[in-house]
Amino acid sequence: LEVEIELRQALELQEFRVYYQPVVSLDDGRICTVEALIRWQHPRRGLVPPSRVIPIAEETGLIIELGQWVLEEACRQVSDWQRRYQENLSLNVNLSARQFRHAEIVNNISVALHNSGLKPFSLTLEITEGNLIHDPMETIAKLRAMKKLGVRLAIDDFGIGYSNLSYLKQFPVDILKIDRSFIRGIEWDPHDKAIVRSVIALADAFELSVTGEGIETEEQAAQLRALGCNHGQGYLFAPPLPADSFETFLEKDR
Ligand code: G
Ligand code: G
Ligand code: NA
Ligand code: MN
Repeated sequence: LEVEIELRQALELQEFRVYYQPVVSLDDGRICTVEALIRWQHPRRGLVPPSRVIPIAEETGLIIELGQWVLEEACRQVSDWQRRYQENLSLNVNLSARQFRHAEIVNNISVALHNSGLKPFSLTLEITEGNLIHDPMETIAKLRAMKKLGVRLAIDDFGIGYSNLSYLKQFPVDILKIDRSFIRGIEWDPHDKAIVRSVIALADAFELSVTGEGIETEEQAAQLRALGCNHGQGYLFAPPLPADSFETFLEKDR
Protein backbone atom coordinates (compact mmCIF):
# COMPACT_ATOMS: atom_id res chain seq x y z
CA LEU A 1 0.00 0.00 0.00
CA GLU A 2 2.86 2.34 0.84
CA VAL A 3 4.43 1.59 -2.54
CA GLU A 4 1.14 2.40 -4.23
CA ILE A 5 1.12 5.86 -2.61
CA GLU A 6 4.76 6.33 -3.62
CA LEU A 7 3.96 5.45 -7.23
CA ARG A 8 1.01 7.86 -7.31
CA GLN A 9 3.23 10.60 -5.97
CA ALA A 10 5.94 9.77 -8.48
CA LEU A 11 3.42 10.19 -11.29
CA GLU A 12 2.35 13.58 -9.92
CA LEU A 13 5.94 14.67 -9.34
CA GLN A 14 6.81 13.62 -12.92
CA GLU A 15 9.51 11.20 -11.83
CA PHE A 16 8.75 8.67 -14.56
CA ARG A 17 10.78 8.70 -17.75
CA VAL A 18 10.30 7.00 -21.07
CA TYR A 19 13.44 5.26 -22.37
CA TYR A 20 13.77 4.26 -26.01
CA GLN A 21 15.38 1.19 -27.54
CA PRO A 22 15.86 0.91 -31.30
CA VAL A 23 14.56 -1.94 -33.44
CA VAL A 24 16.80 -2.13 -36.51
CA SER A 25 16.59 -3.66 -39.95
CA LEU A 26 18.93 -6.67 -39.92
CA ASP A 27 19.70 -6.04 -43.61
CA ASP A 28 21.25 -2.61 -43.27
CA GLY A 29 21.30 -1.88 -39.52
CA ARG A 30 19.09 1.19 -39.87
CA ILE A 31 16.62 2.18 -37.15
CA CYS A 32 13.02 1.39 -38.14
CA THR A 33 11.28 1.56 -34.81
CA VAL A 34 11.72 2.62 -31.20
CA GLU A 35 10.26 0.68 -28.29
CA ALA A 36 9.13 2.84 -25.36
CA LEU A 37 10.17 1.42 -21.97
CA ILE A 38 9.24 3.08 -18.71
CA ARG A 39 11.74 3.92 -15.94
CA TRP A 40 11.25 5.55 -12.55
CA GLN A 41 13.89 8.19 -11.84
CA HIS A 42 13.72 8.02 -8.04
CA PRO A 43 15.30 11.06 -6.31
CA ARG A 44 17.29 8.87 -3.88
CA ARG A 45 17.18 5.30 -5.16
CA GLY A 46 18.13 6.17 -8.74
CA LEU A 47 16.69 4.43 -11.77
CA VAL A 48 14.03 1.91 -10.72
CA PRO A 49 13.39 -0.79 -13.38
CA PRO A 50 9.89 -1.66 -14.64
CA SER A 51 10.06 -5.07 -12.96
CA ARG A 52 9.64 -3.19 -9.67
CA VAL A 53 6.96 -0.82 -10.96
CA ILE A 54 4.70 -2.59 -13.47
CA PRO A 55 3.54 -5.48 -11.23
CA ILE A 56 2.45 -3.08 -8.45
CA ALA A 57 0.91 -0.63 -10.90
CA GLU A 58 -0.89 -3.58 -12.45
CA GLU A 59 -2.18 -4.86 -9.12
CA THR A 60 -3.41 -1.46 -7.92
CA GLY A 61 -4.84 -0.30 -11.23
CA LEU A 62 -2.44 2.63 -11.44
CA ILE A 63 -1.17 1.05 -14.68
CA ILE A 64 -4.13 2.67 -16.48
CA GLU A 65 -2.92 6.18 -15.70
CA LEU A 66 0.75 5.31 -15.95
CA GLY A 67 0.28 3.43 -19.22
CA GLN A 68 -1.67 6.32 -20.70
CA TRP A 69 1.10 8.70 -19.69
CA VAL A 70 3.71 6.50 -21.44
CA LEU A 71 1.52 6.24 -24.55
CA GLU A 72 0.96 10.01 -24.80
CA GLU A 73 4.56 10.94 -23.99
CA ALA A 74 6.03 8.42 -26.45
CA CYS A 75 3.58 9.35 -29.26
CA ARG A 76 4.45 13.02 -28.80
CA GLN A 77 8.19 12.29 -28.77
CA VAL A 78 8.16 10.07 -31.86
CA SER A 79 5.95 12.50 -33.75
CA ASP A 80 8.62 15.14 -33.05
CA TRP A 81 11.45 12.77 -34.14
CA GLN A 82 9.60 11.98 -37.36
CA ARG A 83 9.57 15.69 -38.22
CA ARG A 84 13.20 16.26 -37.25
CA TYR A 85 14.98 13.04 -38.25
CA GLN A 86 13.12 10.27 -40.02
CA GLU A 87 9.58 10.50 -41.27
CA ASN A 88 8.97 6.76 -41.33
CA LEU A 89 10.20 6.08 -37.80
CA SER A 90 7.62 4.03 -35.92
CA LEU A 91 6.85 3.49 -32.26
CA ASN A 92 6.18 0.36 -30.19
CA VAL A 93 4.37 0.69 -26.86
CA ASN A 94 3.79 -2.19 -24.42
CA LEU A 95 0.28 -2.85 -23.12
CA SER A 96 -0.11 -4.79 -19.87
CA ALA A 97 -2.92 -7.30 -19.30
CA ARG A 98 -5.00 -4.84 -17.32
CA GLN A 99 -4.50 -2.05 -19.85
CA PHE A 100 -5.50 -4.36 -22.68
CA ARG A 101 -8.69 -5.40 -20.90
CA HIS A 102 -9.63 -1.87 -19.82
CA ALA A 103 -12.97 -0.81 -21.30
CA GLU A 104 -11.59 2.53 -22.52
CA ILE A 105 -8.33 1.29 -24.06
CA VAL A 106 -9.30 1.75 -27.70
CA ASN A 107 -10.51 5.27 -27.01
CA ASN A 108 -7.38 6.02 -24.95
CA ILE A 109 -5.13 4.99 -27.84
CA SER A 110 -7.16 7.14 -30.18
CA VAL A 111 -6.78 10.14 -27.84
CA ALA A 112 -2.98 9.68 -27.65
CA LEU A 113 -2.79 9.59 -31.46
CA HIS A 114 -5.01 12.62 -31.83
CA ASN A 115 -3.15 14.71 -29.23
CA SER A 116 0.28 13.93 -30.67
CA GLY A 117 -0.59 13.99 -34.35
CA LEU A 118 1.15 10.61 -34.77
CA LYS A 119 -0.37 8.63 -37.63
CA PRO A 120 -2.04 5.37 -36.55
CA PHE A 121 0.17 3.25 -38.84
CA SER A 122 3.23 4.63 -37.01
CA LEU A 123 2.11 3.02 -33.76
CA THR A 124 2.44 -0.67 -32.82
CA LEU A 125 1.02 -2.07 -29.61
CA GLU A 126 2.98 -4.93 -28.05
CA ILE A 127 0.92 -7.49 -26.19
CA THR A 128 2.32 -10.67 -24.65
CA GLU A 129 1.02 -14.03 -25.72
CA GLY A 130 -0.20 -14.82 -22.19
CA ASN A 131 -2.47 -11.78 -22.21
CA LEU A 132 -4.06 -12.78 -25.48
CA ILE A 133 -4.95 -16.32 -24.48
CA HIS A 134 -6.94 -15.26 -21.42
CA ASP A 135 -10.32 -14.79 -23.12
CA PRO A 136 -9.94 -15.46 -26.85
CA MET A 137 -13.35 -14.17 -27.99
CA GLU A 138 -13.07 -10.90 -26.10
CA THR A 139 -9.45 -10.64 -27.24
CA ILE A 140 -10.31 -11.00 -30.91
CA ALA A 141 -13.01 -8.32 -30.65
CA LYS A 142 -10.60 -5.95 -28.94
CA LEU A 143 -7.77 -6.58 -31.38
CA ARG A 144 -10.17 -5.91 -34.26
CA ALA A 145 -11.28 -2.63 -32.68
CA MET A 146 -7.62 -1.60 -32.36
CA LYS A 147 -6.90 -2.57 -35.96
CA LYS A 148 -9.84 -0.40 -37.03
CA LEU A 149 -7.97 2.60 -35.62
CA GLY A 150 -5.21 1.74 -38.09
CA VAL A 151 -2.53 0.80 -35.55
CA ARG A 152 -0.36 -2.33 -35.86
CA LEU A 153 -0.22 -5.15 -33.34
CA ALA A 154 2.72 -7.24 -32.16
CA ILE A 155 2.85 -10.36 -30.02
CA ASP A 156 5.65 -9.74 -27.52
CA ASP A 157 7.89 -12.47 -26.07
CA PHE A 158 6.51 -14.93 -28.62
CA GLY A 159 7.19 -18.60 -27.90
CA ILE A 160 7.10 -18.64 -24.11
CA GLY A 161 3.32 -18.33 -23.73
CA TYR A 162 0.81 -21.07 -24.27
CA SER A 163 1.08 -20.81 -28.02
CA ASN A 164 -2.28 -22.14 -29.06
CA LEU A 165 -1.65 -21.82 -32.77
CA SER A 166 -5.34 -22.00 -33.62
CA TYR A 167 -5.75 -18.67 -31.84
CA LEU A 168 -2.85 -17.14 -33.72
CA LYS A 169 -4.77 -17.86 -36.89
CA GLN A 170 -7.64 -15.69 -35.66
CA PHE A 171 -5.68 -12.83 -34.09
CA PRO A 172 -5.29 -9.92 -36.51
CA VAL A 173 -1.64 -9.30 -35.59
CA ASP A 174 1.15 -7.92 -37.77
CA ILE A 175 4.39 -8.74 -35.97
CA LEU A 176 5.87 -11.57 -33.88
CA LYS A 177 8.67 -10.67 -31.48
CA ILE A 178 10.73 -13.80 -30.77
CA ASP A 179 11.43 -14.05 -27.05
CA ARG A 180 15.04 -13.38 -26.16
CA SER A 181 15.40 -16.74 -24.35
CA PHE A 182 15.53 -18.43 -27.78
CA ILE A 183 18.04 -15.95 -29.20
CA ARG A 184 20.46 -16.55 -26.33
CA GLY A 185 21.24 -20.12 -27.42
CA ILE A 186 20.84 -19.70 -31.16
CA GLU A 187 24.55 -20.31 -31.85
CA TRP A 188 25.04 -23.44 -29.75
CA ASP A 189 21.64 -24.93 -28.85
CA PRO A 190 20.09 -26.74 -31.84
CA HIS A 191 16.69 -26.65 -30.12
CA ASP A 192 16.73 -22.87 -29.75
CA LYS A 193 17.75 -22.57 -33.38
CA ALA A 194 14.93 -24.93 -34.45
CA ILE A 195 12.39 -22.87 -32.48
CA VAL A 196 13.59 -19.62 -34.04
CA ARG A 197 13.49 -21.21 -37.49
CA SER A 198 9.91 -22.42 -36.85
CA VAL A 199 8.70 -19.04 -35.63
CA ILE A 200 10.14 -17.38 -38.74
CA ALA A 201 8.46 -20.00 -40.96
CA LEU A 202 5.18 -19.44 -39.14
CA ALA A 203 5.51 -15.68 -39.55
CA ASP A 204 6.20 -16.14 -43.28
CA ALA A 205 3.14 -18.36 -43.71
CA PHE A 206 0.93 -15.81 -41.95
CA GLU A 207 2.63 -12.91 -43.75
CA LEU A 208 3.75 -11.36 -40.48
CA SER A 209 6.90 -9.40 -39.83
CA VAL A 210 9.29 -10.91 -37.28
CA THR A 211 11.66 -9.28 -34.79
CA GLY A 212 14.41 -11.06 -32.84
CA GLU A 213 14.71 -9.72 -29.28
CA GLY A 214 17.69 -9.60 -26.93
CA ILE A 215 20.40 -9.71 -29.61
CA GLU A 216 23.74 -9.24 -27.87
CA THR A 217 26.33 -10.53 -30.37
CA GLU A 218 27.16 -10.14 -34.07
CA GLU A 219 26.93 -13.92 -34.41
CA GLN A 220 23.33 -13.95 -33.12
CA ALA A 221 22.45 -11.19 -35.58
CA ALA A 222 24.12 -13.11 -38.42
CA GLN A 223 22.24 -16.31 -37.58
CA LEU A 224 18.91 -14.50 -37.47
CA ARG A 225 19.66 -12.77 -40.77
CA ALA A 226 20.53 -16.13 -42.36
CA LEU A 227 17.24 -17.59 -41.12
CA GLY A 228 15.33 -14.72 -42.76
CA CYS A 229 14.45 -12.59 -39.74
CA ASN A 230 13.89 -8.99 -40.89
CA HIS A 231 14.28 -7.02 -37.66
CA GLY A 232 16.33 -7.11 -34.49
CA GLN A 233 16.55 -5.47 -31.11
CA GLY A 234 19.09 -5.81 -28.31
CA TYR A 235 22.17 -4.52 -26.54
CA LEU A 236 24.28 -5.19 -29.67
CA PHE A 237 22.54 -2.22 -31.29
CA ALA A 238 21.66 -0.15 -28.20
CA PRO A 239 20.19 -0.51 -24.73
CA PRO A 240 17.07 1.45 -23.79
CA LEU A 241 18.20 5.10 -23.76
CA PRO A 242 16.81 8.37 -22.45
CA ALA A 243 15.33 10.59 -25.17
CA ASP A 244 18.34 12.95 -25.46
CA SER A 245 20.83 10.07 -25.91
CA PHE A 246 18.52 8.47 -28.42
CA GLU A 247 18.58 11.67 -30.47
CA THR A 248 22.35 11.32 -30.88
CA PHE A 249 21.60 7.93 -32.38
CA LEU A 250 18.99 9.29 -34.78
CA GLU A 251 21.40 12.03 -35.78
CA LYS A 252 24.04 9.44 -36.80
CA ASP A 253 21.48 7.20 -38.50
CA ARG A 254 20.33 9.97 -40.82
O1 G B 1 12.80 -2.20 -19.86
P1 G B 1 12.83 -3.56 -19.24
O2 G B 1 13.43 -4.69 -20.02
O3 G B 1 13.43 -3.57 -17.85
O4 G B 1 11.29 -3.95 -19.08
C1 G B 1 10.89 -5.03 -18.34
C2 G B 1 9.43 -5.33 -18.62
O5 G B 1 8.59 -4.23 -18.30
C3 G B 1 9.20 -5.66 -20.07
O6 G B 1 8.56 -6.91 -20.10
C4 G B 1 8.29 -4.61 -20.58
O7 G B 1 7.30 -5.17 -21.42
C5 G B 1 7.66 -4.01 -19.33
N1 G B 1 7.44 -2.59 -19.58
C6 G B 1 8.39 -1.64 -19.78
N2 G B 1 7.82 -0.45 -20.03
C7 G B 1 6.48 -0.64 -20.02
C8 G B 1 5.34 0.20 -20.23
O8 G B 1 5.44 1.39 -20.53
N3 G B 1 4.11 -0.37 -20.11
C9 G B 1 3.96 -1.69 -19.81
N4 G B 1 2.72 -2.16 -19.71
N5 G B 1 4.99 -2.52 -19.62
C10 G B 1 6.24 -2.01 -19.73
O1 G C 1 9.32 -7.90 -22.42
P1 G C 1 9.92 -6.87 -23.30
O2 G C 1 10.45 -7.48 -24.57
O3 G C 1 9.06 -5.67 -23.55
O4 G C 1 11.19 -6.36 -22.52
C1 G C 1 12.09 -5.49 -23.03
C2 G C 1 13.21 -5.53 -22.04
O5 G C 1 14.31 -6.30 -22.53
C3 G C 1 13.75 -4.16 -21.72
O6 G C 1 13.58 -3.92 -20.35
C4 G C 1 15.21 -4.22 -22.03
O7 G C 1 15.95 -3.61 -20.98
C5 G C 1 15.51 -5.70 -22.13
N1 G C 1 16.49 -5.93 -23.17
C6 G C 1 16.58 -5.29 -24.34
N2 G C 1 17.62 -5.75 -25.08
C7 G C 1 18.20 -6.72 -24.34
C8 G C 1 19.34 -7.56 -24.56
O8 G C 1 20.00 -7.53 -25.59
N3 G C 1 19.60 -8.45 -23.56
C9 G C 1 18.88 -8.53 -22.43
N4 G C 1 19.25 -9.43 -21.52
N5 G C 1 17.82 -7.74 -22.19
C10 G C 1 17.48 -6.84 -23.13
NA1 NA D 1 7.96 -5.27 -25.33
MN1 MN E 1 9.52 -8.42 -25.63
